[in-house]
Formats: sequence, C-alpha cells, structure tokens
Amino acid sequence: SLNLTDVQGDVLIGMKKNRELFYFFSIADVATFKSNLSSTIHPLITSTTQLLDVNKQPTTMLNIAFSQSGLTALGISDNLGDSDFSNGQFADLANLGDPGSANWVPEFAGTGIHGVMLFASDTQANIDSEVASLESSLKGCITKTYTLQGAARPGSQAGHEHFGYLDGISNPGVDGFTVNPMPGQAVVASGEILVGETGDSATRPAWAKDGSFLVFRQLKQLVPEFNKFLTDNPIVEDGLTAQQGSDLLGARMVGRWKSGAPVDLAPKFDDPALGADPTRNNNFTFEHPDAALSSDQTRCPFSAHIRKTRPRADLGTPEDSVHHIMRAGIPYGPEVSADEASSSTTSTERGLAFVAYQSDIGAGFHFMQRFWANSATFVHRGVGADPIIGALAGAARLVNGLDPTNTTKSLTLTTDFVVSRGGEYFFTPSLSAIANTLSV
Ligand code: N7H
Repeated sequence: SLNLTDVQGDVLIGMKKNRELFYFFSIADVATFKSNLSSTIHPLITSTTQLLDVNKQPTTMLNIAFSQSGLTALGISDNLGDSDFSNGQFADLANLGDPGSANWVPEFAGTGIHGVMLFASDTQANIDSEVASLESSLKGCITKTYTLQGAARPGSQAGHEHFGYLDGISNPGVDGFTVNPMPGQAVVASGEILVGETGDSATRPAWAKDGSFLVFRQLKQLVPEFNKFLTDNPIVEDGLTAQQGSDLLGARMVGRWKSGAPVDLAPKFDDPALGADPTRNNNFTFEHPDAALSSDQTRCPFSAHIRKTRPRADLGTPEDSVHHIMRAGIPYGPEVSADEASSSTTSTERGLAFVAYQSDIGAGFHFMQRFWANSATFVHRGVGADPIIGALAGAARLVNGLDPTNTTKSLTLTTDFVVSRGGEYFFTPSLSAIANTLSV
C-alpha cells in the first residue's frame, strides 16, 4: 500500500474546494527559502491522509511544486528522468500545437517560474489570509511572479466547467489506493501517477519517490463563441428542435451532455439522472453488440473529447492504455455577462486552470494533447482533431463524425474555443523529499 502521509493531497484525489489560488513564484534568497521551506511551508502542506479525513482537513489546504529551474535554483542537480519537465513547458509549445507564444501569459514564456503554491479553501477570505500570513513569513526570499485565482462556478453550475459540462467525472483509480473503483473507471498502476512506484520504470533519484509531475495550463475558453457555433450548426434530425440539435452537437463534441451523461449511453437526449449517477455515468466502453466498434459513430464520435483522451475499447480491453492522467483543475474567471452573450464575443477572460498529475509527462498530458487530441488520424484515419482541445498552431481544424445522420460529413472549426495561455511543468515532491532533500 502507498505511504499516503507522504504524498501531497492534490495528486491522487484533488483538493476539490470552491476556491483555489495558483501562486507562482521565483526564489530570491535560496538559503532563507530553504529554512522557510522546512520550518514554515512543510508543516502547512496538506497530505493525502489529511485530505481523506474531513476532521483533519485544515481550513486552507496547501500544496507546493517546483519547476526544473526551481530545483536547479535549490542546488538539486539530479536528473528526474523526464525530459519534458527538464526542458520546461515553453520549450514544448510547438509540440502541443499552441500557435506561438503571442497568447501566452508573459510570465510563463521562459523558465523564470521556480515553483507554484496551490492554496485551496471554501472561501476567498480564508485563502487571502493564508497567503498574507505566508507572504509575511517568506518576505524577501521569494518573489511573486504571477497568480491565477480559480473558483467553482456558482449555484447549479458548481462542478461544471465554463462551457457548462459537468467535470471531474472520470479520473483513473490507482492500484493499492482505490478500494472500490466505480463501474467503468480505469484502474492504473500506482507508478503511472506516482514516481518510483510499481509501473514506473524510469531511472530517478531515490528522493523523487511518491512525487508526481504536475502539468499546469491556463486554458482560456471562448464561451459565447462556442455557444454561437452550436446555435449556428444544429444537428438536423427528425424529432429534434433547433435547440435540441445544438445541444446534441455540443454533447457529441465533448462525448458527454452537460449533466455528465455520456452520449455513448444517451445518444440523442440528455439524461440528467444518468449524468448524476456515479455507478452508471462512467460505465461504458464505446463497444456495442449491435454496432461495429471500428466504424460506428452513431452513439459517440471518434473525435469526441472524452473518446480522444480515453479511447477505452478502441485500444482494446481490459485496460485501455498506459496514457492516463489525474486531473485536478478548476475554472477561473467570471460568468458570461449579458453583453458577452448578446454579442457572442468574449470580453473578460475565463477558462480552466488545468492541472494534471502523472509520473511521465511524455506519456501523460503531452502524449494526449499531441498524439491524440491534435491528431487527425487517431483513433482512426480521417477522424480529425479533438473539437474541444485540439490545436493545430492556429490552423482550422477538420473534425469528422459529429453529425450522427451522416458521420462521413466533416466540419471545419475555424475558431479554437480553447486557447492556450501557456503554463509550466512542475514536480510535486513527497513531504519527506521536501524535508530531507529540498530544504537542506
Ligand atoms: Fe478534458 N470540457 O468541458 O469539454 N474534459 N477538458 N482535458 N478530459 C473531460 O470525465 C474540457 C483537457 C481529459 O476518462 C470532460 O471528468 C475542457 C486537456 C481526460 O473518459 C469534460 C478543457 C486534457 C478526460 C472536459 C479540457 C484533457 C477529460 C468530462 C479545456 C489533456 C477524462 C468530465 C478548457 C490533454 C476522459 C469527466 C475519460 C474529461 C472538458 C482540457 C483530458 C466536460 C473545457 C488539456 C483524460
């Protein structure tokens, strides 16, 4: 079994709070930072054990992770065995399909960010006071480079990302940790998420064990533009109103309805009871006795976001691949205003503060984005790019299979509804690595 007191809390289960602040910093005074890392920060870091027990959860949870330039600043010369991490995300920009760095938050362009602190709590006031108190302890030894404030959406949209779809449904279970996996949930080797555990065969320094690579991406979402696209291109089918046809197009782009119900099980209309039922909403493989797995797209298109990023039976059973990530992101930015809705134009940025953990970025996030989402030939020739996150350096994307009445019809998406504003690759060390290696 895993040493859960040593694994930072966000990695395996996510802090899942209403508010989360991503506080990016650089280290200004190494010696003072190290002593603070051990005496001030380490005692505040929330472990998995603490997160699992409501009675042990602090008011404000804290996790910390370092970039390669941050580890280097701390005097760590060990090679962590992950080239994407060691080169940094800025160097990976073209591979990911980002259209240059013009859209990147300037602080992410380069390798100037040494680390990130993740503060999570029920209220903004809790986070603000925790940040103020830590800033006063760390005065002079770190510089705040950039922050991004995440917030769950209000009311009935809580748990939904800004396009309106329920998120946080399908994360893999982990061998030796997930006791009762939900029907349809992938269960992966612990070493696919945690460094140095079973299934992670890369050469790493011993202290890296039970850490995990954190991919951070600030993904802007053009919500009014996305909605207009759905309105302008409804699926036309007997028995569907225009609104229902637009809703169906959106559901087929994602692979799920806004309620979370998978189109594989609810191909024509949303089924909110199915969406809300964790014993059923992930229990599908895309395979059906009455349809050919390799050609039928009447239920779920091959290009649908959740089929691109977890192809299930398309890649064979029982386990579908070695490319899994643990997602722990949160929306950021305000709700769509009346003006934005009526003009179908975004004026205030909103999106997803995307967080993914894995033991190997090249097999995890990087692989999914580059070789699955952006590929016109995955999982079959001619399916086109992922209509949600596919990115071809700004070029128009051809997407097939979205119209269930004619799945050979292709749609050209000239707007990327998800725009990368960049990010960084980090390593989330175990608590013991922070105490015994990084702060000495
Ligand atoms: Fe995705 N969306 O709202 O459309 N994602 N995602 N994602 N995503 C998922 O199953 C979304 C992004 C994965 O196991 C759901 O929890 C948006 C990136 C994976 O069946 C929804 C953005 C990458 C899964 C969205 C975004 C992934 C997944 C269904 C950006 C990796 C699980 C809810 C703004 C490169 C697949 C759920 C499975 C699910 C959306 C980004 C990957 C609704 C808006 C960058 C692996």
